[in-house]
Amino acid sequence: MVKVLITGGCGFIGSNLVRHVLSNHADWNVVNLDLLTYAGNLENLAGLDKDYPKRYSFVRGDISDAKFINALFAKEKFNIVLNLAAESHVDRSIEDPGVFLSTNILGTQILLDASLKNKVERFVQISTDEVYGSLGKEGRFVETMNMAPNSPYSASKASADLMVRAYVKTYNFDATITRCSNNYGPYQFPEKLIPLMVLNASEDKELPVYGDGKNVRDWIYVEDHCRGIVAVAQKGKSGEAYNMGGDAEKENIEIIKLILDSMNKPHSLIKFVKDRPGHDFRYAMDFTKIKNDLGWTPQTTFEKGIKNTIKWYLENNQWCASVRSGTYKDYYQRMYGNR
Ligand code: NAD
Ligand code: TDX
Repeated sequence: MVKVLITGGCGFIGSNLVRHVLSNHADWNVVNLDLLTYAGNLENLAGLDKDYPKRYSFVRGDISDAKFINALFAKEKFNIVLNLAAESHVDRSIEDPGVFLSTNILGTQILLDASLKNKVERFVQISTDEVYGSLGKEGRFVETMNMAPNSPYSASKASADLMVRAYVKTYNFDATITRCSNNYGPYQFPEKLIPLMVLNASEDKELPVYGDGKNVRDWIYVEDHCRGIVAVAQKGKSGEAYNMGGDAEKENIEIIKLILDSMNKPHSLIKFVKDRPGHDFRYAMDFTKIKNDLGWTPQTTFEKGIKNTIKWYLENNQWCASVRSGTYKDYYQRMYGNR
């Protein structure tokens, strides 16, 4: 059996990845380590400890707590580490960058160090397209481009990527990096564009569109990203970064109108609000490398994925109500109250 540590397994991508691994890789045992910040929710994994009592366990803890991480690694002897734990929301990083540095940079270095000391065979750092910065109307990001991050979030992710590189070069440690475009699907916290807009529309609340709504993102269904992470863990080459994308570039306004139309809600709910500072104009991924080297391509079309996703949020009222209670309301007021 292969013992895998998934950090951030109670978040959006992490919880989809834990499910994906347990149901598709019978020889992988999973330990999910998560601090349970506002973005981490045990309900995202409800029932898994009963369905997989021998193959799944959860540990609450902080990746930036070196003493705790070293003790966990010494006890568990992981074969593979998939690092998804992070502060992940650009707007929050603009409001308060500090925690992005401690979790995303220092936390990654602490995990790398514990992995090196405890002879972890393969480390996969889950990075993002945002490390490359912003594109104009033409072109796509390729792995050979220099990083040029523009937000405190993306700068913290780029810094973590550099630390991974340093461990490969300096200590001959086996590590790879994935850089994926915007994910969507079930269990995404409704601070991010798609779930926020679906839930606001379902309550006939205004849909806050930053700037003119013409910024472009390349959308990928979360399950496709999960398959790619496993492919990189199994077959990726140490020291390499692999781009993933959905081949589905959309302007934000196009997605928002599509959501409203599919829910039979009027476009008058759209409210153009003050732009995000340093708002990246366009992301688009060239994923030729992972396609040629590891045989990965995205499988879910945007049309199918967005339909499933809207349906999921509308059918999971209980989950939506629970993640939007408490501090979410303060966040919403701070972020959108006077915009
Ligand atoms: P998320 O915010 O939904 O989940 C992050 C998880 O990490 C949460 O469960 C949280 O509790 C946990 N966490 C935060 N700080 C921690 C700490 N100090 N110790 C342990 N756990 C901690 O994020 P997500 O959207 O699922 O993103 C997961 C990863 O994928 C991140 O590294 C992110 O940068 C990357 N990524 C996300 C996207 C996207 O579109 N969402 C795209 C590309 C890459
Ligand atoms: O209320 C909003 N209105 C709006 O117009 C929000 C929340 C977003 N937007 C715009 C900003 C972006 O152009 O929608 C686009 C998508 O925004 P987010 O969902 O915040 O995602 P983004 O900033 O593109 O970053 C995402 O993709 C890369 C994830 O949050 C990151 O974790 C990932 O690394």
